[in-house]
Amino acid sequence: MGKANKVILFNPLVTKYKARIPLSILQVAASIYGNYEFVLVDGNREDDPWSKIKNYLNTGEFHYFGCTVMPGPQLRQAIPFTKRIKEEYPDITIIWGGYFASNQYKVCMESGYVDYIINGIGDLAFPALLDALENSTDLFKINNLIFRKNEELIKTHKITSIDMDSLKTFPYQELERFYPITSYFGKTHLGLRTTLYHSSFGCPFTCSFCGIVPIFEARWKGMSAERLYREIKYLKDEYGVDSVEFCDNNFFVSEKRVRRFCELIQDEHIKWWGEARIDTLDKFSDETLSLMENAGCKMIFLGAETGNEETLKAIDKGGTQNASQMIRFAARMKRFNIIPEYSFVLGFPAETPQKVMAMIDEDINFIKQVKEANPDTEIIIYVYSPVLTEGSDLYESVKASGFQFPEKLDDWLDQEWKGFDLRKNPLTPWLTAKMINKIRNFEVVLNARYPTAQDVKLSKFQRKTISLLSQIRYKTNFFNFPYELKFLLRFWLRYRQPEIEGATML
Ligand code: B12
Ligand code: SF4
Repeated sequence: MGKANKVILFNPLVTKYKARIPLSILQVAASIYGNYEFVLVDGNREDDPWSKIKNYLNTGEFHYFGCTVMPGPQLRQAIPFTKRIKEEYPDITIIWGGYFASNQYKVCMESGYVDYIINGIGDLAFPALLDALENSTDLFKINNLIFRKNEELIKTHKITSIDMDSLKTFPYQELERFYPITSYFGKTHLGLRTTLYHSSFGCPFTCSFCGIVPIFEARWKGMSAERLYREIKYLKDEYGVDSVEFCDNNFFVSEKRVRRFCELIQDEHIKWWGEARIDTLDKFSDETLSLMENAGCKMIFLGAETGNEETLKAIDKGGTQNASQMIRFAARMKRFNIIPEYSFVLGFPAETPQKVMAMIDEDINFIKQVKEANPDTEIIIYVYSPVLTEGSDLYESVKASGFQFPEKLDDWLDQEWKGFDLRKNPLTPWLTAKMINKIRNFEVVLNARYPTAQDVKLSKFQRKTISLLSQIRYKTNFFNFPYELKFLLRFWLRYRQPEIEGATML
């Protein structure tokens, strides 16, 4: 090659705990594999990723810095590193991709230190952008690109689905050049070597609180069951992977694909987890659910959101999801030895503070009914953090409340915005401290009463003791000041919350 056109692909730090395989930069790397030389830098794996990046840049061989950015912790390296590159190495072209970059593109582009954004799917756009920049050809023809032309912000046509079977397989051997690949396959409640895998893009629904809707606009497309099976089999044969977390937004959209995948994988003794909708899965036949059980499906993450029918409508949950179905489905899952993991979003806006509080109380009672129907149901509680889908009713009420996203990219680093993306500290004007405390305290009592099955390090004794200690509080709805439980959860159980750490890894 000879030219100084190598690419740095950077995955900023997300979590200090077990690092997941950096799928986003690996898939982007696959798209240029063989055409451009690249290095991978994983912020989760480096004590000092800035020095690593700087050393690469100092060689003079690199011309492109590609960075994946999801909201939340990744910003804490993505923003300052990118800024420094722009200041110290102004000739380097900076390209951001990922959910934050796509959803908050204006603030990113206005920062002055991001040159290009890949808007959504990057598999075709990224190589096309590099080719265009190398050959000085037209950028307007490239789909899924955001750039500046004479101070004007240009957003090109966006494709919202792609034939995943046509994509190159991941260059795992390239990742191995930088980090031992098996170190990404951690121990979880699913197995000893669990990996993440992403087998489809998008989702056919348009829930107005969901960050993937503006990007995929209700499209969903998955790789074929046959290709998916081959990919997982490869990971098993090559690296001894025994379990998989399918991190697709909605793995179970097609019953046909799920059935075929189950038939293919069932003799491989792989345990797996994925994300679904309750109404979609409730339509699956008993035969499919038992096929899933036999094929190693252990747990399914399901967006329950709320038991309040009015709110389900207001958030455009769509489909046929309703409160009684959620309870019935939790009970139905008992027959299949698959744990339903219900995720709730509390603290949606309402006309008056009394109504907001009443909705929170209603949801707390609803969660208790779900637990009664199937005590094994795992409960995840988020506090509503707006993702603005223009045109939705929710968008209008959020705007009317006075809520505003940061106006400058740097502001996302402020302490107050830190908890926002973790959906722990939403900064939404309609939620009072009393309401947030109620949600948090209920969560503490609930976690104590029913410790998560995902925390494999908890002993039976620990689970039983904390559950007994919280029994009266749980039964009598007395959630105030649960200091004794907080203390034990934190220092004795060293409890982990899947919603903060993001997934099921230890
Ligand atoms: C895996 C994952 C994680 C991992 C970390 C991943 C990592 N990078 O190390 C973990 C589990 C730690 C995690 C954490 C969080 N996550 Co997360 N995560 C995901 C998940 C499930 C998959 C991402 C992925 O790997 N996809 C596969 C790759 C191939 O797809 P991709 O990232 O979209 O990449 C393509 C394009 O976007 C583009 N692209 C992406 N990056 C780049 C970079 C360049 C240079 C280019 C050119 C192109 C490009 O090209 C790629 C190929 O087409 C997504 C949902 C999803 N299904 O995508 C949520 C998601 C991104 N996470 C989300 C959030 C909010 C979080 C959290 C911040 C909060 C939370 N409560 O979950 C936490 C942080 C917690 C903490 N304490 O750190 C949201 C973002 C929503 C939004 N508003 O934008 C998502 C969309 C989930 C959701 N539906 O709400 N997450
Ligand atoms: S069903 Fe789930 S992934 Fe799909 S739009 Fe709604 S919240 Fe997002």
